[in-house]
Amino acid sequence: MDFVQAGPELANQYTDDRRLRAHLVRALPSATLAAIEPDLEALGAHAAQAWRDARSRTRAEPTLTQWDAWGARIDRIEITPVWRDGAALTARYGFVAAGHDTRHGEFARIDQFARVYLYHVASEFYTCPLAMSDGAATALKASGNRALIERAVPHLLARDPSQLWLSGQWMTETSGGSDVGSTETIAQRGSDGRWRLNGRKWFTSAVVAEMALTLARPEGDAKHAGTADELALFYVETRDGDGRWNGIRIDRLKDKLGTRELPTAEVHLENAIAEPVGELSHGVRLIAPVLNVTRTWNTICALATMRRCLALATDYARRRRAFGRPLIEQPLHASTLASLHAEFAAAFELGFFAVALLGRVETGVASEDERALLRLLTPLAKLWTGKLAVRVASETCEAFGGAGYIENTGIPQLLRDAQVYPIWEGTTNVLALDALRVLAKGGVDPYRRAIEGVLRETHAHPQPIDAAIAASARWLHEHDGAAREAGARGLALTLARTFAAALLARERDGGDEEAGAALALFLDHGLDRLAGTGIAHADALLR
Ligand code: MFK
Repeated sequence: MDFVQAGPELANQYTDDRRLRAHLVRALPSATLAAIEPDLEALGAHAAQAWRDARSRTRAEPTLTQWDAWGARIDRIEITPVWRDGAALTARYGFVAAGHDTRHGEFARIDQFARVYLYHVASEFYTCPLAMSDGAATALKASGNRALIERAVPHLLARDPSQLWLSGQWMTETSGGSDVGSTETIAQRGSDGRWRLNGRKWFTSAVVAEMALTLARPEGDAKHAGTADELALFYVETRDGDGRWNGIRIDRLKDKLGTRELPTAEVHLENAIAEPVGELSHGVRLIAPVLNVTRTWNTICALATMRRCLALATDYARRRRAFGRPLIEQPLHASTLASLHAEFAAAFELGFFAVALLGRVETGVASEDERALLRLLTPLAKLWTGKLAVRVASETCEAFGGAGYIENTGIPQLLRDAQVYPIWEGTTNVLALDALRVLAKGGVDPYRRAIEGVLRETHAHPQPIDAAIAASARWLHEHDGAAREAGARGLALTLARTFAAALLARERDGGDEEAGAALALFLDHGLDRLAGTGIAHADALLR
């Protein structure tokens, strides 16, 4: 009657993470790793402590106060205590700045995303505005707009908390989050020469940010009127010099399934003063660097959630006894967890490979093929890790039995939060279609050559990899039009899994035993997810 089950515990999330450490040893020059390792250890300790702290307090959520006692509209947002620590931690560990730091050359992105990976779950999704700030810094740098670069980028990359700015990325309107081209916000140029925005932004994830990048339709732009190119990218500072909102009215905070600590808002723009970032058209093209950077954050944060789930479920399986022995010694439970570890290990390789590629492209050392590969792997890694995180989090709830369904164990939140990964920053289907467009434009050769390059570094060439590449090429050849679109998700998952398998094979043959075990299980699950004839039956089923 007196039995009390011990809950799961977390060790230092850096020193305890064999995949991350093995990866960094291979991917980074030893001097770079030595320089950053003290920070990684500190972040690993922070992650473990944050998990313990969260179990011993009531969860907080942000609040919006729209009016003061006397009837003045104030739209004040109060953030959670963990969010209040976000700026200091960001400045100290350079969660955004490290990715743009020239000291580590092409390895800057690996350094940055190792930090982000360790911080993410403890951050209560403070990483969301950090992702957008990183995207904004990247897009502003790419725009060549000197005035805006000088004004905003040093703040976005600040290592002094008093100077640090966050950026929002306000794209989604009521017409949808995917079809950004249907944006209704209007930009008008006044007689004073300044642009003002009027419209409604339906999901603004970082409303507490100092600035935002947003899309709007410049009025009176006859050249692009009525075309898909007629959106322009605008820079907005959220407050004026006196700290008052810059023509921004916060209608409400979103009542979301998860990520509830993140103050996502609906806002009206009412003559918000804005500046064009570049030309008064092709806004989607100009904001694309934001999309690609935030999709990389999404990938790494999805991996971080998976790693947290597996660390907790595996620790618990050692503590919990049933039917006379610990769960970890029960063959079916152990094999269920091992299968998840294998999927995670493969996804981890793909995610961090994309990160390394981003660093190479941004520092100008990448080949043409590598540039093309990054454009393809960014949506592939995002869509696969997004889906996988939900599955891993769901299995984690189940691995805890009834306790996994009890709110204050902290486990259900992992699942609710994970559900955002396949939705925001482009749903699975939107990204699968994006990948299909990339393949239609650039063909599969950069992908094929890259995978051959990886496999040249292996001793034994796993046959299922060749088979999956051949099947994908055949599938593309045999499908077009609606059938090709309908199967885009299957193709994307197959290409992602196949590339990941090649990366695991390389690690195995480099002497990483765990990678070898993960590869064996991963290949057991199969690489081929190519779809059959779904579209042929859709009419009958959806009537
Ligand atoms: C913790 C993790 C942190 C993550 C942060 C999460 C923040 C959450 C807040 C949000 O969710 S914000 C909303 C996110 N919304 C999206 O991600 C939009 C999803 N929809 C798409 O991605 C559509 O595919 C897209 C809007 C891009 C389609 O729009 P269009 O108008 O049909 O664009 P089109 O014609 O495909 O592309 C226009 C140009 O942009 C083309 O170039 P050109 O003009 O030179 O031909 C494209 O090649 C280019 N482009 C589009 N996507 C690109 C790209 N270029 C590079 N990379 C890309 N990804």
